[in-house]
Amino acid sequence: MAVMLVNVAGLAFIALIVWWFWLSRPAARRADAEPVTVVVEDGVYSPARIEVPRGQPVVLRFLRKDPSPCAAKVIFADLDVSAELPIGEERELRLEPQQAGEYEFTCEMHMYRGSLLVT
Ligand SMILES: [Cu+2]
Repeated sequence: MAVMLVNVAGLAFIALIVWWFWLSRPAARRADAEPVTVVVEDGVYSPARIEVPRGQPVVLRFLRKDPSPCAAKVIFADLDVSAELPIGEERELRLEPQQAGEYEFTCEMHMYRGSLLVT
């Protein structure tokens, strides 16, 4: 019985990890007229999904609260944009994505993950 409980707990934990890293889809925040502030803390970007219109300049403000070096950089690999994030200071990132699609942004080790929906 105890063994079975441990297995169930293990499976639940694995399911949680799978959900967290691959399946969770937080609601997208729209950023067009107003810049969105993205807080970098506790392993997540908040908001982690940002929707922006295609072909228009948008400003994202990153505010890093996490002191771990993991959070020190944000990278939009597909858009060829990245920025160093000093702790406790807002850093503005200007983007003007021309093509619709979903662009991932991450820290250097891909622990922090977010996506930019260009519509
Ligand atoms: Cu990292």
